[in-house]
Amino acid sequence: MITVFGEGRGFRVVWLLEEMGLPYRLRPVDLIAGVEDDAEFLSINPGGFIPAIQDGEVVMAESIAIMEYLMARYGPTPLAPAPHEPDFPAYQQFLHLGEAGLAASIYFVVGARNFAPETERHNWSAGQALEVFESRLRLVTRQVARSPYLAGERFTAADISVTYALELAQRAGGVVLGDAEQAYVTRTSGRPAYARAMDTCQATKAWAAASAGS
Ligand SMILES: N[C@@H](CCC(=O)N[C@@H](CS)C(=O)NCC(=O)O)C(=O)O
Repeated sequence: MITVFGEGRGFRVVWLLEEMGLPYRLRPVDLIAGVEDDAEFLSINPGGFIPAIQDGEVVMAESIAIMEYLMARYGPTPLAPAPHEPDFPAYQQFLHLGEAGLAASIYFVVGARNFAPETERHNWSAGQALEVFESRLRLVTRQVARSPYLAGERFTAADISVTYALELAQRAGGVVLGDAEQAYVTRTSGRPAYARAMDTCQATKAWAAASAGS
């Protein structure tokens, strides 16, 4: 049984597991309350950040690396184009751009907007992070004008990676998506596996509902 520690970017992992039909359990991690006393979680990830997984002897952090591990270990799966397929380069690029370009930068904008003291909310670093997010988003904008999914005609793990980042930006980063990006997110988040992942990730579900109503 695969254990997923924490929601947040762990939603990507849960969504992937649902797409692949693999059994798992979600072990909540409460970052707001603090993980200092969560010895079990800290033994899995001494860095204290989420997500992490335990799969037998395997322990891992980093959501994109975890997704790559799961697809390699339990695939093959259409969620991961093979290197010889024409869609592979775009798949690789957007799989990583979803975290390294988009989520990693908007995460600090979200922190500044929602958790920083009033005087720090629009500080220089938050502005720079938003500019980085917006510049990387241009690659997504161009791609969704060309094809329904980021790697072409079929849904892949790159779409899980990027959809998570776009929804984070929209819900908590003050980002307004363009029509084509919004249509893309509606398409990817309309998948049955996304709905099942939401049902597993109750904190994410509550947060999404609250942000939709605000
Ligand atoms: N690149 C990492 C980012 C992990 C990350 O920053 N997670 C956030 C929540 S989604 C977190 O745990 N923040 C608290 C911390 O970094 O201490 C990934 O994709 O898993």
